Amino acid sequence: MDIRKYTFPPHGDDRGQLVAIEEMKDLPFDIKRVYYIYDTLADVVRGHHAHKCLKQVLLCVHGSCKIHLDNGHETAEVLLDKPNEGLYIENDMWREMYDFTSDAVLLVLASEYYDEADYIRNYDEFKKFIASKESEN
Ligand code: T46
Repeated sequence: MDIRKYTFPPHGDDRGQLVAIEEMKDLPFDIKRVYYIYDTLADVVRGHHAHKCLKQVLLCVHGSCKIHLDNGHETAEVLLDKPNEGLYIENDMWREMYDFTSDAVLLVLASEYYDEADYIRNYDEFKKFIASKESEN
């Protein structure tokens, strides 16, 4: 599986670090939405869904968490533990987020506005969706 991570160079000086991310320059999409997840309990698993169109970049800007990715054929586990490193997740990818440290803040840059109709929240449905797309090609 092709795992794409972006490293955004911090502008560090003796005051600390600053990271800037610009749409289409640093990311392959326009940012229509930003959201973040925090105060997640250690044993919680979030996600359990795929998106039909949405593309996102996930950054754990504080603490760490793990992301399970599944494209219908292969799976991967990605550790996010650097505030200047982003994981690109394309559409048609099942994701689960887990092993959050108590101080974790997961920031998400998203290519689309929130739309519940874009979610596939059932794994069997996801597998069928992938199979039907592949049979069209
Ligand atoms: C994703 C992963 C990484 C909104 O009202 N607006 C929003 O923009 C979002 C993202 C969520 N919500 C509402 C919908 C639910 O009532 O917030 C509640 C929690 O959302 P959800 O259960 O989908 O959260 P996660 O952590 O399972 O998934 C989220 C994103 O929804 C999803 O797109 O890829 O983070």
